[in-house]
This record gives sequence, structure tokens and C-alpha cells, in this order.
Amino acid sequence: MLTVIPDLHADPARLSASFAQAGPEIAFLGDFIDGGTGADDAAVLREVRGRIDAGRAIGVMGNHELNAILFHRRGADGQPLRERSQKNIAQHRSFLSAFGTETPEALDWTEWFLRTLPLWHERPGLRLVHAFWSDPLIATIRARRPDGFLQHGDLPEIAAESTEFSRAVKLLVSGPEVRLPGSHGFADIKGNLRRDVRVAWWRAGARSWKELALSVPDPSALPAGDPGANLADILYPGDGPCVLFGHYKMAPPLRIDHDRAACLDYPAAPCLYRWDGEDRLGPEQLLALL
Ligand SMILES: [Mn+2]
Repeated sequence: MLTVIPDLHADPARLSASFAQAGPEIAFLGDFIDGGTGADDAAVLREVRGRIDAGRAIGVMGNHELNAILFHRRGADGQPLRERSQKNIAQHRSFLSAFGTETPEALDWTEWFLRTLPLWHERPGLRLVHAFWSDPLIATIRARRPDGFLQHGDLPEIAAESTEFSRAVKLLVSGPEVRLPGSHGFADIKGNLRRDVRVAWWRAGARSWKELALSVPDPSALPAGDPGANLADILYPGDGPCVLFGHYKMAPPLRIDHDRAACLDYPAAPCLYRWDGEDRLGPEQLLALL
């Protein structure tokens, strides 16, 4: 049995509630850091690192860990690999409060992320990734990094998003977006007009933009018609091996969207998944916390 724990975002209560329900072997889906009120990055990271370094848990890299690695490191031009803009600082605030910017502690933790967290994990019958499982993108990364671990030499390229390799890395940890057809756009939660929409790549068989588009406050703004052709390369095969992931901040109720691919990240209704080797994901394995 493997207990799969999604995005903790530096929340010590969610961590202890997860451990209280976990079996002896744990897999974390990344995004350990960068929380809101009550966040304790140091406490959560110490617990997670203890389990992983002792061989009792594994974890994959989230976009927040990748961003942190870049934030605290500089390129050949002496500039930080991730811009230290107000927005990027705000996203990283609780980690920065705990460890500072480019301090020995910040460098030690982000070095541990790089060394310890692969971009994906796969075992017979189960795949784990932070945001997006894509066989072609993983093949691109595997050609250079067969085990899915990034190396220091990859970082400037990832920061610049200048190559197929770097774009593949970014998509696995952040998920895909697709351009809406024609002149269609929508207002996001902040009221900004957008034409690229986040896509629920795991909903194989979905036939409308409403079923597939994420983070669209007013779905009536979406185009009618079958988005199929736009998404053929993105949708996960409906008969593929089971894949579990986090990242998407889903709204309750807790559910398994598809029996081969399911998001576990429900910030308002934290959960974990107990995988017992089943080849179809089921709601009975989903456990609500708190
Ligand atoms: Mn994430």
C-alpha cells in the first residue's frame, strides 16, 4: 500500500493529519512550501525530508520547488534565474520569511529539492507527477535525464524556457494551457482577459470546453463545439496506467474525475489517496482529512 499525499503548502496541520492516516510508505506530490496564514515551511520541510532521507517516502517536484531552486540561484550574467519581482516574492513569501533570500539555508533546502525530487515517479500500475503526465514530454526529458532528476546545468535553460526540454519541464510541473479557438477569450478570477485556458487533461472522453477548461469563472464565455482536435495530444489515454497528481486547487466535493487519472489537490477539503495496487482509481481509496 502506498499513501499519496498532495500539495502541503507549508501547512503543519495538514501534514500531521496526513501522517495520522498514512501507511508505512508515502509518496508526496510536491508543493511542500509557500503557504498562507499559519504556514511553517521549516516544520513541514523537516518532517518531509526526514521521511524521504530515511527511505520511508518519495516525492516528486512541484512548480513551487522548481521556482524556489531558480529564485535562489543566479545565471552566468549574475542575475537571479527567477526574477525577484513583487509577484514572485509574494508567491514565495512564507519560505522567504523562514529562510531568507539566497542564504545558506535557502540554498541547502533548494539543493535538497534538486537532488531529491524527480519530475515524475513511475512504478508498475501507478504514475505520479505534480501537474501533467504526458508521455511525449516525458520522453523529451528522459532523452537527457532518464531518471527524471534535473541537474544544475539544466537550470539556466529552464529559466529561459528556450528549448523543448525546458518547456517540457515547465509543463510537467505547471500543467498545460490551450489557446481558445477563433477570437474567444474569458475573464479570469482577477478580471484579466485571457485567451489561453488551463485544461483538465485527465478527463478523457470529455467533449466540450466546459468539461475541459479550468479556472474559468464564467463558463458561458467558452466556445461551443468539440475541442477534440485541439487537445488530442494533451488528453490522457482513457485506458492508460493510473496517474495521481496535485496542483489544480480543485473545489469540493472530493471526487475521482476519471478512474485512470485524478487530482488530489483540494485546498478546502484536504485528502490523501491510499493506493493498494488497484488498476482503476476509486473514491473508496480517497480519504478526507481534518
Ligand atoms: Mn502546484
